[in-house]
Amino acid sequence: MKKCLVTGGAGFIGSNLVERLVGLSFEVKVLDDLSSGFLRNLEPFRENIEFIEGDVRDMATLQQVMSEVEVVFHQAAVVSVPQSIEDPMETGMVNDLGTLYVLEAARHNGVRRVVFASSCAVYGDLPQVPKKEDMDTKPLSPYAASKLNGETYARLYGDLYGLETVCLRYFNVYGPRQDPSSPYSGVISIFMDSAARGERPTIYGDGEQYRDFVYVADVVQANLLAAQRENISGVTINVGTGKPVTINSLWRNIAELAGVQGEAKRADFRPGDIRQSVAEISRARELLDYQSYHSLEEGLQFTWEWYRSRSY
Ligand code: UD2
Repeated sequence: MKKCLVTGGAGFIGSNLVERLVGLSFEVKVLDDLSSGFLRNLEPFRENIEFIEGDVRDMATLQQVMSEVEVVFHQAAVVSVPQSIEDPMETGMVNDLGTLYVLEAARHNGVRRVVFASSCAVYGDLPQVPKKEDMDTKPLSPYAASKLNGETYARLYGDLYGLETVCLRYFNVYGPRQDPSSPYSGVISIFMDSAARGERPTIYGDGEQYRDFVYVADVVQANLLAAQRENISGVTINVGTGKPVTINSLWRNIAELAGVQGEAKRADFRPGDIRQSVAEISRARELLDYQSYHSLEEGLQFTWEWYRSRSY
């Protein structure tokens, strides 16, 4: 892989991926419309990338940026579940249609492989845990539906046109550059932001619901492996840690790290909240040699250092 394109490369996960690719001396192009990403996320390595401000549904721009690109990491999306419920059309246009545009442009430009950022949201609230890739899916939001549709299109482009595609189902990703500014932001970014201000966050429900929190560097690693391993085209792979963490214990960890005293505030369960989510990651191990190298303690430590030092 020499030249690659990261769509959504100015976002949280995208910019971490771009930083790593630059560090490995790949030629990196970034396409982002800055609707939820920030140029500041790219600032430290801005000189080493080609940044194109644009929409993934603009075929002329896509044609231009994909020339000579070998691998596309498609991270661009509307990423909020509640936002997708409020505005399903926008999510459909950006996520469903945008993915189709990216695949179509990739097919016409001789791209070898597209790695698609999917989500554990596709599993919905089906009670079986851990979540395995061959389990039933049950999207509960336009966002989840869009990710499942993206997977379907990715597989089809492999079957019909020979474009290699790999879909990664991210679990709850956290780490530096995750934007805490909306109430729908990831819980770790919200808790870190509260802790940095010396405030107590709110836990919804009894706090015993659990998630599989995966550090962003491990998600980046999974992307690199998914781009380079042979004979995995058409496959869908969970990217998590396999370890459940309750929201109560998460706050205890962060409060201790930050030296914040006191219990979190309490509020009712969030409507539609999933009770249990944890990944089965044996497929990632087998096909990608993937491991989640960062323990929660280590990941939280790195993340805390970033939140503590940020000036905006
Ligand atoms: C995550 C993803 C979502 C989708 C979904 C799939 C994020 C931000 N969202 O939603 O895109 O893939 O998984 O199932 O990664 N909580 C609190 N206090 C807060 C915020 C959250 O108690 O201030 C709780 C919340 O009620 C939930 C848990 O923390 O039980 C995780 O919430 P989240 O919004 O970080 O992520 P989740 O799993 O709902």
